Amino acid sequence: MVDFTLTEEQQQLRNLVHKFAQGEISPVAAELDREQRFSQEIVDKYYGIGLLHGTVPEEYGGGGLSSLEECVVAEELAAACGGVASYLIANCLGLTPLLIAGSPELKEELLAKHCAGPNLAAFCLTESEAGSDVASMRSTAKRVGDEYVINGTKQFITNGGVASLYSLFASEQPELRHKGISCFMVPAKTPGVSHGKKEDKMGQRAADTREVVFRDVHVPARYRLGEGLGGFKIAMTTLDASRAAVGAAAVGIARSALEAAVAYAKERKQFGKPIAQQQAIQFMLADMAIKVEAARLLVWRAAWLHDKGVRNSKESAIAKCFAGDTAMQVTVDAVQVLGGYGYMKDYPLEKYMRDAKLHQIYEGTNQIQRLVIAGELMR
Ligand code: COS
Repeated sequence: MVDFTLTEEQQQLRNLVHKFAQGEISPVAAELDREQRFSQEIVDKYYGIGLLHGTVPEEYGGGGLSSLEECVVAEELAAACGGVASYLIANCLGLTPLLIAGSPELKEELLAKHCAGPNLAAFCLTESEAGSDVASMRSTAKRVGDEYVINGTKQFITNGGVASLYSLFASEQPELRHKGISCFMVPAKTPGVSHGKKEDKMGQRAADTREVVFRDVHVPARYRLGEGLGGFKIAMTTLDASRAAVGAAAVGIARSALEAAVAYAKERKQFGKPIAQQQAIQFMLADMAIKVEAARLLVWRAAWLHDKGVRNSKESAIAKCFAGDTAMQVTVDAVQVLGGYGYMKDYPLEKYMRDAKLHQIYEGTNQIQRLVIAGELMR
């Protein structure tokens, strides 16, 4: 059966996050963007309403949200601020490898502790020479006795400087390319872990994005994830799981841009009437609405498949790609509807546009999504 209606509890969840996002995030979004400031206060408050560790099962102290519910939440957060949404969502992204491939003992040891407070995790996959091409990573892990020694530098890591726990990918056998990669959980306090300067970004500036350096970092062998499941597959499975939520955040940005454009078009008078009565503007607004609705449906379907336990590589790539492109196109058009005002920092439109751009780049560029989709079509 197909049902496009959220359950009563899901509607309550959406209302809760909407209220939180509009009350706690929206009022400071422009300031955080201007000052490129990460707000731990928002993390604390978000933890306070029980949603920070949203997709972690309740038995480990998480919110027990389904993938679809995570999308509902992500859209509301990003409708208030793309950067804040990004760092709140990145926590569950960082924890997903542990959820997928951690032993019950390791989950008990690391997850329960992490979820007992307003802690953030980070997903450390990308390197300077290994962005789209994950298999060419240079970080290494060497087994020494009952430990692994990890060396490498990860780049553009969301929550890089504020996370207390990293999921880290490093190669045990670089000559085996993707087959040599393993995934480790690394507490940020482990000696040898450090981070570079905060990146000065075009958009999503509230998010703390940095290089994270691992120099002779010793972790117990039990912190390596996945008996029999290689790190590359853990990374790909994690991305399959997370791309719907990232797409949902793109929908949130696009929705806010559309709402602002509609409100402005109804107020702004030119040639003796509101510009909303001009067909040229109406067509733009209608096209924006078509894309937002379509993107949300794709996102929800990808998440729904994941919740059913069905592999959704193609659908999550389609959703992430379409929603990211939608966010870009809709925010550019929303700036156009506002004309000169859209270009000014007095209005949030230019921020939406800057925040949207990253949705075509991170979590796999939209070119990579197309490769994934094509690969699945040929499979
Ligand atoms: N789930 C499970 N297994 C998967 C998978 C998935 N979604 N995608 C690929 N695999 C498996 C393949 O089946 C193959 O398995 P075998 O070794 O058993 O044959 C293996 O993984 C290698 O797959 P493939 O040959 O497709 O790997 P490539 O090196 O060509 O890379 C892409 C594939 C480009 C899709 C991958 O590197 C990728 O997603 N890159 C983007 C990374 C990204 O999103 N970075 C953002 C960082 S996080 S913000």
